[in-house]
Amino acid sequence: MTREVTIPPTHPRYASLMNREKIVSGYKNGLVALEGLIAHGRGECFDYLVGEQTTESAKLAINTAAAQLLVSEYPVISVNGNVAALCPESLCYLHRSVHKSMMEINLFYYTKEREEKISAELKKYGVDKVLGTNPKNLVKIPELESNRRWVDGSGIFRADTVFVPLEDGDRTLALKKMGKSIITVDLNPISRTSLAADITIVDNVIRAIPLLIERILYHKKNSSDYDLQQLIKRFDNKKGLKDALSIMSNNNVNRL
Ligand code: PTJ
Repeated sequence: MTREVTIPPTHPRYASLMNREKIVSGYKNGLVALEGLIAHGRGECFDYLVGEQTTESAKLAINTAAAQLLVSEYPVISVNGNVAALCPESLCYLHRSVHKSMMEINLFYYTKEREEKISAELKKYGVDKVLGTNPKNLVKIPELESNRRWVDGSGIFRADTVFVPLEDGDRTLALKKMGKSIITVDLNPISRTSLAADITIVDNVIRAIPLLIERILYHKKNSSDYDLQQLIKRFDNKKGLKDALSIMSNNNVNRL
């Protein structure tokens, strides 16, 4: 049965409802795992609490993430089904704006079919070399049981910085133990990933990535390596998480 969804642009939660449609289409087109719909719903709930806008402390995390990506020797952007459905174009643009970076597909609910569809989706936006898809190149991350333990030997395995939007906590911890710097985007400020990452952007990935690109372009023009290192040194991830939690509760108490 086909169904027409009409969401008027005047609807107060238009953007959120349109994003919901993107994830549903992503599922229908084979990019998103069924479980990805549940993960999205959890994200929607936190987004609602944060006011569906990028907070000042998320902007600070975004600025620091831009600096971290620019100072890295070999940053890798990890792509899963949800981000491939929600923001493929900006994700590919992010990759192009950090010239040493690579993209790698890494799925929690792995199927070959989904991997192929995600790879084709990234190719639509001009990214031809996507890591993580050749079984011969896959190596295991130590001490990890999930499908995510398989990473590309010339990608995440050797990266100094890994950008992992919407990630699961176990792999973040395993990657940290390997000495990598981790940047994540996660609307849940108390997820294990948010707590374990070096830089947590508590924001919707759809809003965060264009802002991240903007900061990267700015720093490429205006900031020295020293400036970028100072930004990273001054950043306090725990403070950002506390700010996000307090905004989520105060915002809503004030609505009553
Ligand atoms: O495509 P796969 O197989 O790799 O699976 C991807 C998902 C996202 C389904 C998988 O990684 C998963 O199950 O993730 P979790 O453990 O549910 O974690 C997802 C986190 O991302 C949760 O903390 C959500 O609140 C958060 N989240 C969901 N949607 C968004 C988000 N954060 C930022 N922006 C969103 N749009």
